[in-house]
Amino acid sequence: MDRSFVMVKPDGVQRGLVGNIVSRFEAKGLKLVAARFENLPETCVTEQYKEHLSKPFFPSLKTYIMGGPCFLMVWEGRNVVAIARKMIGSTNPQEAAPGTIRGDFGIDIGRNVIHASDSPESAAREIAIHFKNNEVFSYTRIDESVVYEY
Ligand code: IDP
Ligand code: MG
Repeated sequence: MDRSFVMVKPDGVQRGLVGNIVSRFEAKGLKLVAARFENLPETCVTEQYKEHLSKPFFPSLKTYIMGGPCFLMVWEGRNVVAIARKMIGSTNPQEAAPGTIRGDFGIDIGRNVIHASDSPESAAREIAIHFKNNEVFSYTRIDESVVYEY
């Protein structure tokens, strides 16, 4: 089954949005297979966002992400990477559609509440940055046989 790395950023944690966000993914039919809080060390932030190292916003992005604990998750499901990107919405919350997480909860691009991997390759890379194999769990959700058309 496909997996994606999803992370509630410090603003989302501090605003008490973790439960709402987890509920949305659970209700969609996706399966939470790993989760924990972490104050991300600089090395992980740099690895996570290495494509943006040379961007002008990188210093403020690093300060933002290191500003408090993040809630790190791995979600599993058919085509979960694309689904999660749709559910979080556009990078700029002002352009994100209502009904998406960023569209419903954010205003500024530098406080956009949540991260989700942008491709299956990024997902594999990001999951490996943040989770050991034995921190990602395998179990059956009892609704799987009705969520999916087999
Ligand atoms: P994404 O999170 O939707 O994949 P990216 O372009 O990969 O968006 O940027 C990573 C993160 O960097 C964004 O989620 C946002 O927190 C931050 N960011 C991107 N562009 C800007 C900007 O122009 N100003 C401030 N922060 C930005
Ligand atoms: Mg990105």
